[in-house]
Parts: sequence; C-alpha cells; structure tokens
Amino acid sequence: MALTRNDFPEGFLFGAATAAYQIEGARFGGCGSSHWDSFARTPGNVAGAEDGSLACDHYHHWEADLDLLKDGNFDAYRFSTSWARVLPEGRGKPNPEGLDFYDRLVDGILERGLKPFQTLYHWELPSALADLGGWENRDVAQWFGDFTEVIDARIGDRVARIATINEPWCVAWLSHFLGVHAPGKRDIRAATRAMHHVLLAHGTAVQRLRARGRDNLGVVLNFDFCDPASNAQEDWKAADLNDQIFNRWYIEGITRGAYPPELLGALAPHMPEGWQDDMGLISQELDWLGVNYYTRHIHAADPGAPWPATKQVEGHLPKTQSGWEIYPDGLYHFLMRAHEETGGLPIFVTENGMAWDDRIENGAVPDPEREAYIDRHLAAVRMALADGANVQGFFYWSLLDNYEWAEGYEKRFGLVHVDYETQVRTPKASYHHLARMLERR
Ligand code: GCO
Repeated sequence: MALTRNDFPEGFLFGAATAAYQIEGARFGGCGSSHWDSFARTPGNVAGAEDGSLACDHYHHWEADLDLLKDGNFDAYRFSTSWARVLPEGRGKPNPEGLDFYDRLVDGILERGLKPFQTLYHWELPSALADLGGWENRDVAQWFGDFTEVIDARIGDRVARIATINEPWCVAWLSHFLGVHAPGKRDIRAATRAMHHVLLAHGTAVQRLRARGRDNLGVVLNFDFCDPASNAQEDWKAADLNDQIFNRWYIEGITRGAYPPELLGALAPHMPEGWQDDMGLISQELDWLGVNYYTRHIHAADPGAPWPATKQVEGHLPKTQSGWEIYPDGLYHFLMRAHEETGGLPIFVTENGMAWDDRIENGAVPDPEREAYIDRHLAAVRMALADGANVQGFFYWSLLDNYEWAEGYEKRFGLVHVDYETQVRTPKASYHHLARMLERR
C-alpha cells in the first residue's frame, strides 16, 4: 500500500532541500569568491574541474523552482543563504543585490504557502576569510556571528526555522583531514581546530540570534552508520572510533558540552588552547535538531596504519550511483539516538536521498530506484515515530539535480532532472510519486 500523509502525524512537514553554491550560480548578482571556487579551479580536486559558477542558474530560475515545490504539494523548503553572496569579502560591506535576492526568495516561499527552513552555512566560505586561515582561525566564530546578524536582520522575521551549520563533520574532517572538500587540507592539526571552531561558530551564532529574540534555532548534523567488518574485538573498536569521529564528536559536543574521551585523547595535542572554556557556549539549548542520513560504512582495524588505524571494507547491500549502500535501518537508529541524546527535541530529517544515473526517456524520467529509496526511508521514519521519536518533518535531498561538490555534476540527486546545457527542468517519476503521496484529500 502506498503511503499517504495520513500515515504521519498531523502537522508533519514534507519538504525538499537545496544549498546555495550547489544551485544558484555564484557568478551572478555580485556574489564574492569562495574557497569552493578556488578549490574547484585546482586540478585534481573536482571531477571535470567543474564549479558552481553557473550550476542550475537558480539565481534566475528561482520562481519556477519554487513553483515545483508548490506543485509537488510540499509544505516546506530548506535552502541556504550564501555567506559569500551576502558578504563578498566575508566581513564588512554587504552586497545589496545578495540581500535583495534572499528577501525575494523568502517572500516567494511564503507566497506559495511553504515554510522557509534556512541554513546559514552550507560551505561557501568567502575567500577573504580562507586567506586568514578559515576554519583553523578561532576568529571564524565571530566572523560567522557577524554574518549571521546581517542576514538575520534582513530575513529572520519570516523564516520558520534556522540552522546554523550544515554538517560540521564535512566542514572539519572531510575538508581538513581527508582533503576531499574545500579547502582540501590533509592535516590533523588543521582538522582538530576546525572540529572545535565549527562548533564554536555554531554556539556563537545561536547566542547572537537568541539576543535577537529567535526561538527557532537548530543545527544540521550528518550521521553515518558505523558497522564492524567482523565480530573480532579490533573491528568493533574500529567501528566505535569511527562513530566517535563521524557522529559523537558533534552531537555530544552540542548536547553534553563534552567530546568523546577516546577521540579527544588522540587529538589533544592539536586542540586550540582554552577549548574547555567554550563548551558551555557550544552546548546551549537548541529548539530543534536536523538529521542528515544517507548510508552506512563498514570498518575494520588496520593495525599497521597510523592513527586512526582503521580502514573501510566494501559492503554487499545494493548501492546508489555514489557507491553508497542503501541501509534505511541506519535512519531509524539515528532518529532514536538523536531523540535520546537531545532529550526529545523536535527532530527534522533535513536530508535523505540518493544519486542515480537518471535519463530522460520520451520526455519522462523513470527512477523507480529513488521511489523505493524514499519509501523505505519513510518507513524507517514511521518506525521511529511509533517508538516515540519526536520527528516533525522530512526533507528529500535534493529538489534539483545540482553541483555535487567534488563529484561535479555527474551524480544526480534531484527529484527534478536538470539539463545543464539548456537549464530545462523535468520532474522525475519520484517527484510525481511524492506529489501523489502528499496530495491533500
Ligand atoms: C550534505 C550536503 C549536500 C550533498 C548531499 C549529497 O549536506 O551532505 O548537504 O550538499 O549534496 O549530502 O552528498
């Protein structure tokens, strides 16, 4: 039996998510340069050396894109406001065109009866701040706080919910230890500092916004299920350490004001001085939590290797175009865990989705794999609801095919297909599937 709205609690919100750099087109409207522009322009970092300068040209197509949400019977839209578009130098003089753009966008969302869910940082750090050390520099927290106030003064009166940072693990570990995202560093000291400063920036933004009277504040964390490769104790330990690196550092920093002791022990020599004094600011009360969930990874001990001395082992579940195993149980697991860890805070699934090699066939885009992916993950949400988790909404990632960071434009996550030559949008079968499910009868 196909799911309907009635299978979810009254008021449960369904939405789709995007992010500024992935869709807008950074070359338009006086947007400043960000570390993603220079990272993409450096050979070897991004598939096809592609960047977000044009992307989906959402800067000019935003009205039609919002119509897609309305026509798809969605309730909410999660978008991000680009730091580099609002403050091209990262600090100082705002770009009036950028502020006007987000002002119109929020009005357009509201006019279509949708709730605006804003994300303040979805990764386009202004180059001028990257020059000063970016996330390695403690001052980033104040710079971010200042940016937060500038954009909030313009649109904060009309957004339903505000998230500070999108996926701190990606901002810190993926970008400063693994070197996969901008700024492409591979340095344990840089990573450790970014791990702390990204949460300090979160706390600073919450403090600044509280002072402005906001009561709709949260953060978006990404969770990855860490399974051991075998029953051997070393493999369990490897999975556990990866769980600390990927998941626990961020959620426990925010909810408990403490970092997991084993991981902290390993990183201690690289922690910024006086970090202990920041933990109160980092663990301020929040109004909601965003959970992003895509997949699991399988970990094994790698005794000869340097810390963390673990390696990933290939799993055997069906995979998406990104090579990610499809594992809906992980979503159930993290919703229950987030529920317990936050003491029952409202939770939104702020991202869940899959990439596939979608093609237009006779004007349509059949994507039964995505329909099944969505159904199975919504079933996991229903299980968590039945077991008491306070889940209040679900956002599919993403509304549109878009710039998938280091993967360029090849990986298609959208409910709506985008032809990057013509900018023509074609809703996929999964879009119609959701629209039917969300129809109000
Ligand atoms: C994310 C990112 C998205 C990615 C998506 C798929 O928050 O991880 O927000 O930008 O496109 O996760 O990898």
